[in-house]
Amino acid sequence: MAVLALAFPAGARTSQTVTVYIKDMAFQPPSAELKTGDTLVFSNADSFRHTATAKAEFDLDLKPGESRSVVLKHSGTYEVTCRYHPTMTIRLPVKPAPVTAGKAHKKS
Ligand SMILES: [Cu+2]
Repeated sequence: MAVLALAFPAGARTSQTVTVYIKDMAFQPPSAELKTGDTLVFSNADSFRHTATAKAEFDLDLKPGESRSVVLKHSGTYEVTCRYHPTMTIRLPVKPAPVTAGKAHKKS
């Protein structure tokens, strides 16, 4: 299947990398709004092993000091928890990324 490399229109938003730190037995809120296509990094800044687990989306096992990332494929609210410490939870809303390609022949 051929994938066309389309030029992005000026002002198109590009995907970003957003980090959620795990510290003091809690997920710290991310510093930026999340949208599909973004890379979400979980960084364990705690001295315990944790997971960042969102049902059907990802399950990252993080030793102390370790970071792992996922690319957000679906919009919606991700309920993230730690499998070792079920009281650790964070809700992460993920918005759909603006459509920038796919209407390549649209005249404006
Ligand atoms: Cu934990």
